[in-house]
Amino acid sequence: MEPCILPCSPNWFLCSVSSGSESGLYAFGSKTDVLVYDVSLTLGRVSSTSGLGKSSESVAPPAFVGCYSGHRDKVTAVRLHPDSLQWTCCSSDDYSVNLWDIRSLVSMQVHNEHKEKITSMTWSASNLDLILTSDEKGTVVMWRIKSNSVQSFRLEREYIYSLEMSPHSSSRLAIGYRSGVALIVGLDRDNPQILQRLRGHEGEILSMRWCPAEGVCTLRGDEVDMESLIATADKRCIKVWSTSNGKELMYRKISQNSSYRHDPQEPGGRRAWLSLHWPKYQPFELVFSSQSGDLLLWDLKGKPSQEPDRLIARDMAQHTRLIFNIASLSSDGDKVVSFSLDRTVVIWDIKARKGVCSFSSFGGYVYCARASPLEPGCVAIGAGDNMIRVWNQGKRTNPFDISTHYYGMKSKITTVSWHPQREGLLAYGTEDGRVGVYNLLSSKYPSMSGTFHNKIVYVVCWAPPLEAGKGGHDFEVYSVGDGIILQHYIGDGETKRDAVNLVKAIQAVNGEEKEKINRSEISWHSDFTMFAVGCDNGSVTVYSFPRLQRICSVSLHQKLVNCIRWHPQTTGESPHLSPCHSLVAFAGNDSCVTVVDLSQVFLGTASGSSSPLREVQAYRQLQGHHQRTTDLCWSPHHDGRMVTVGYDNVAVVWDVRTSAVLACYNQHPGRLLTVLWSNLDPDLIMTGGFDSTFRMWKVSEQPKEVTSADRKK
Ligand code: M7G
Repeated sequence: MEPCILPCSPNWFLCSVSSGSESGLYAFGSKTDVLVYDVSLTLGRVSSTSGLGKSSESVAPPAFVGCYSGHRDKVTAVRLHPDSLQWTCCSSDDYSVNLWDIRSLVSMQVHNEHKEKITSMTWSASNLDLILTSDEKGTVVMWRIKSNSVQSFRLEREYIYSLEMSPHSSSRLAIGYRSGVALIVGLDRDNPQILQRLRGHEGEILSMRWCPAEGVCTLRGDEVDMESLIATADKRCIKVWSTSNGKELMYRKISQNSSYRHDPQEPGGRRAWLSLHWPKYQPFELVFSSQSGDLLLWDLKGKPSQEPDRLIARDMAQHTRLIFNIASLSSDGDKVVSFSLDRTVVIWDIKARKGVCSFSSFGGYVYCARASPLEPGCVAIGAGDNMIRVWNQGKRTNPFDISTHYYGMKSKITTVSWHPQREGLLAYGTEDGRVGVYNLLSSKYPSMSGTFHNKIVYVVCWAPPLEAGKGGHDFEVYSVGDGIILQHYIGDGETKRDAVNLVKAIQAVNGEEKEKINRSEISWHSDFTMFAVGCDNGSVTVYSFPRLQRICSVSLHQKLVNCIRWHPQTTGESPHLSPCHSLVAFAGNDSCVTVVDLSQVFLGTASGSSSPLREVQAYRQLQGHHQRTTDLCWSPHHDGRMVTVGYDNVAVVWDVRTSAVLACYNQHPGRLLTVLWSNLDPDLIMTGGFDSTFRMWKVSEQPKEVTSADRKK
């Protein structure tokens, strides 16, 4: 696998928030940023000249080019320069329109002419000097870049949804209003003139496309100039008009797809959307999106009753929800990219009628990523957009084989854990205190525990139940939240048994503590003969299982401990027993990371000695993070190698035996919450956090010291 970045999702319910270029660049507004990807390799443009012997089946992931962060508020429209690789223009809810350079990501020109929120943008392909933007009160601003002059006008006092310059003429503009009216406007004079008023839509005009072809054709008996044709869409109906006489030539009603499985919890509610694309290579085939996430082809020369053709993504995630934009990636218009409410982005080859590649984006913090113990290339990711994604990283033909699971998820997924033995069973915990088990192999709703935490569930894990045999499973789910640890009984539909409080069971064996201590972490040894518990006073205690006797304590931290990780028993380097197998690392709100060696404890438990050991001393204390550490992961490939992440936005790779920093990844612009060392490639690590991206990066490509990136935010 190659390094890649799964981005923060494109912004929803905006008609021009993403843009493609003929060279294969794809840019979109995501919260207050604009992200730029290069998909030319994904489309196979370069590999076809270089890789004759190469398997034609492998697909290169879209390459992240950069992120422009020049806006204060949500980005609402993005347009790549129609002709060059250099510039991008974007607008935002901060009322500004920014022209910036893609290579340097630096703003070159700005205007602040709008007094209301900007809704749409169009860059004239026949006069590259001209960029137009519209706003919520009906004002259109024309920006001439070279002279940096602006001219605004308002023809209707009405919210403008869409704005589209004709590709054939720099003096023909279409404006689509919320009322359903579309205006064709002539810009040749000093004052813009309404040339046609296209009436017939009932609701807001969500998408408009001019016919990209020239010449004359016959459509439904009418002989028309193709360059005068425009397609307009509201959420229920698409119409094709001749703008030379304002005549409606054809229309198509959009059927409400009955297979659309509406989740009442779905963000975005029941709002509908529709997006159009008019390909140049085949101007009688209008591409449009359906409510259920299909891309369909309307044969304009066919019979009105003819069913539209459907593009099929095959072997990859396709959309299952509303599609917001279809952006063109080629001069022919045969390659496009679409994004949806379901947060997938799909690249399509319309000519071949198939998907080329699809990838996930995130609509919230990336809280946790864990690899399946049974399928080491399978990674479950829990996120703040109420979804669990499962990424099968072993597939060459599809670098982003990612399935999305959201049925029954009503809250942010803060923690996940794979069943140690049963395929496809994933426990999860949520921000609102729920604990559940998802069977990824079935389409059923998750099974939930009948016992809730009051607040965030920070940890879930599987281990044998406190009372063997009760509940009928070898493994049950444990969870940490509200300072306590619960062991749940989560069955398939059986009567709900209350969860058991592990802390009370521990106290029954070891006596009550004098002061109240909140538990913040639990971590089991891989043979389930012991587990370690972390507390908010910085202490870590190891207990035997099933006797629950305290075997040792570590009091080297002052603040909350939020992750404890046992070194794997075997690694790629030491397939029988790792020389580091008795190391345990832990970290938390103190910025240092502590590693202890429990070999003496292991010897004691093996010989049956029951006298508790005194305090365990540190084997190493690793200083490098400036703020709290939130997660750490041992390398499954090397002995004594570990990666840690924290609120200082960096991931640090350590050789624990020498305390040396081996690498530092500093490209995330936000706090980090999770880290996972790839099981498939010793050089790959994955990280996620507050910036709503999930990144896969190479250890060997990072600086070998702890450095923070030089950035503004
Ligand atoms: P938070 O409770 O959202 O915020 O935790 P706060 O601690 O700043 O008030 C933010 C992150 O800190 C979580 O996503 C965890 O990574 C970590 N964290 C915080 N707490 C209180 C705990 C805890 O009790 N246990 C664990 N394992 N992690 C915690």
